[in-house]
Amino acid sequence: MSAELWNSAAHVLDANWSADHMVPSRQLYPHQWSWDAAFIAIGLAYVNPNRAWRDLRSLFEAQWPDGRVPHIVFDPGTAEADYFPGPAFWDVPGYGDRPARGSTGLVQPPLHAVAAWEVYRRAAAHGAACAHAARAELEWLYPRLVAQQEYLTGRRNAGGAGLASIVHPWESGLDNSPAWDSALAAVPADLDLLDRFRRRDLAVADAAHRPTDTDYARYVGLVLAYRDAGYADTDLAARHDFVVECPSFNAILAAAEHALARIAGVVGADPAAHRQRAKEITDAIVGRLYDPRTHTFRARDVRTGMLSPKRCVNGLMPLILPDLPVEHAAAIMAEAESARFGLPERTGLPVPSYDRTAADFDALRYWRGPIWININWLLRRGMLLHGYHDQAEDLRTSMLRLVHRAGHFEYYHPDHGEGIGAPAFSWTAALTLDLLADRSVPAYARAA
Ligand code: 2M8
Repeated sequence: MSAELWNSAAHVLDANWSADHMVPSRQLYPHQWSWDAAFIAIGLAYVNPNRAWRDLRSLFEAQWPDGRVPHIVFDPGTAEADYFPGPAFWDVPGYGDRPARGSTGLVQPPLHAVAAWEVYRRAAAHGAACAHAARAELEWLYPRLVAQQEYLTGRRNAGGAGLASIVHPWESGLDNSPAWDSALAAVPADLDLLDRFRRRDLAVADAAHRPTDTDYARYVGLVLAYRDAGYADTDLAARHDFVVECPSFNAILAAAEHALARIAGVVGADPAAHRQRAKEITDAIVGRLYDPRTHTFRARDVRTGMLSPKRCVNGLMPLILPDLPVEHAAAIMAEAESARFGLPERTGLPVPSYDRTAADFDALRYWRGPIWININWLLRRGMLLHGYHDQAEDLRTSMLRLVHRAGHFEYYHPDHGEGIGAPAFSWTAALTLDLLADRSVPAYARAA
């Protein structure tokens, strides 16, 4: 299957390239998304490193002066009507030499340092000129990646313990996850907003797969509130209706510091400070987001101090952290191997996005049950890092089998593996390339 799968994945990435960036999928997501660009770069590193760097560059060219990297960079060639919420809805002012309405004001998980390091370390395989160019790209990116981290650990430190808070479910990347249900319940759902602002996702995707109108009204209301406050992060816990510390977002935040330590070593900066920050974030994740009663990591509602009662796949993500204590890594593996998530030896399939045994497990609705390749790809890296090699290899095989059978879909049915959501989805294709090519331990975690 390898050559056929490789070629089909490379073809998806060719077809989804638009001038200076990759779209996640042509129909549903016709702009550039932040954490998609990171996953995509990891795959492009094998087939087109120039595009990997170009995609990361176009994203960071849209970085705000405060360091935030927007979750969507809008393609000026795409009509407002082709994606909701589009540029006019976000109404972001111009900054630097960027025109107004060029991006959103939210963020997504900061996986870009990890991606940049992966593209860099694969560059030499493409020849000396490529390796040379990669070093120059790292030099350009490094201060921008640092500014991104400073924004998240500074202005977004709403809980005061050094973790980044998300102010909207879309910032998690796991948009519709049950992890947000309890915090969202306190957010007003004004259904009239959906008359004023028409959803576009339902025109191009099945309503049974997408968020409900009630949730969507909350999403829209949260953006309007953040926008009307000038996208300011002052006093978030008191002034904003949704302020949450997510274990997955923060695990990626700490993994970014480990990657930055590697990058610092190349560009002549100080790696030690990054390692120290990674350790501090990891300690805060363990201290604040681990529920010793159930042995699971959960999202914390900063406004109430409560941990989410739902067992979601974001709770497995701290496994990507090399400093995670052994007992916490073992607890994550126990959860992943339980009937709730059922690693491949139980189901033959990668892990779903939510607890299979929960009454509200939903096989179709996105992030509330279906299987996603990006999350399983991260989980596999964590397994390799903590010495769970057999499970990592089983997971790798199950992901490749799934994509080979069903195609490069956005997500997959958790019972029989049918492809659902958008077809020809970029991060699935990109990570497929990496899974086909790479069986090694994550580079950011190896001893220097
Ligand atoms: C999904 O999110 C967007 C909003 O950002 C949407 O539903 O319209 C999520 O799966 C997110 O993680 C992803 O980055 C984005 C584009 O693939 O789609």
